[in-house]
Amino acid sequence: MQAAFNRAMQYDENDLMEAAEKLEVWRSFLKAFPESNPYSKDDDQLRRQAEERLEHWQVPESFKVVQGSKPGEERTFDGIKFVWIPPGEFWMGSPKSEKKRFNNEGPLHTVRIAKGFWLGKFEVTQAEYERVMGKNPSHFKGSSHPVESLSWNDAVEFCGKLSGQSGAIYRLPTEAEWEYACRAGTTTRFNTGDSDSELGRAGWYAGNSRRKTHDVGQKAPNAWGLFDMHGNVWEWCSDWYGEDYYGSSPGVDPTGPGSGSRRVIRGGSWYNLARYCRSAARYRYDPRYRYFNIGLRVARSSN
Ligand SMILES: [Ca+2]
Repeated sequence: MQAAFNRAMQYDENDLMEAAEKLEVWRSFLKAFPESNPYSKDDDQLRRQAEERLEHWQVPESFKVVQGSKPGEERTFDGIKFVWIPPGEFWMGSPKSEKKRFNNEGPLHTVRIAKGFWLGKFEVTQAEYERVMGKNPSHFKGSSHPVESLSWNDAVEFCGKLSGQSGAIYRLPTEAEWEYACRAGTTTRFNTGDSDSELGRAGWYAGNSRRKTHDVGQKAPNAWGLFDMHGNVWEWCSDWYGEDYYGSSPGVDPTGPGSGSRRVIRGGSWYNLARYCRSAARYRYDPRYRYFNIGLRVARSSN
């Protein structure tokens, strides 16, 4: 029993294992050495220690690792539709040759997203926001319209409240996760192609919005099933904004500069010209700023 306990301890100290896997290790240990087995006082103590470990790694059902198996796999968690974004590598930013790019999109560099995650299939709607927060700050009212007129602080509060209600981790995507998910394997200006008319197939922007938001999910989804990554409302990301960040950002899971004064928004909106809606376009605002073209999309961590 001591040898098995030591082996389980080694698994427990393995950082590469998820909490749910460690939980499983201790569960099998206790199953292998039930109280009905002949035991010494030492065994009894080991069993008690194992029970403590089990308690330590016991996590709520909804908190457990839920991973997708293929890109774009759809799941509903806590009343919100998500798609699975697989781990992978992509070119972040835009090449100097890209039409109407901004300087803050360079240098073009590779980024690896080490862990898959769930990302909202749609922008958070007013109905979803109201259900969690009990209020709706939006200028353009409509239960299936994206929520807008909320600050980065409000967006983070929404994620926190949703996490608290469910036990899972909901959060804003990082800027890198956002662009990776938006591109879904493409390297063009928009995930539908290069021209502004191809943007029109994917999203609501100044050229087709009639100066208002629209119900989410009306335009073409990208290859991973995400709607309105281009246009409709800008989406807050978790990162501080760094104008020159790409020059020194880490190649794996970048999370933005350690400090700053403005937070990143991505994807452009109903209000913006096509160039602001490109996959690589980056913009930013004070985290207290609210405007009727900024909303959010929520991510759910897979561990
Ligand atoms: Ca959007």
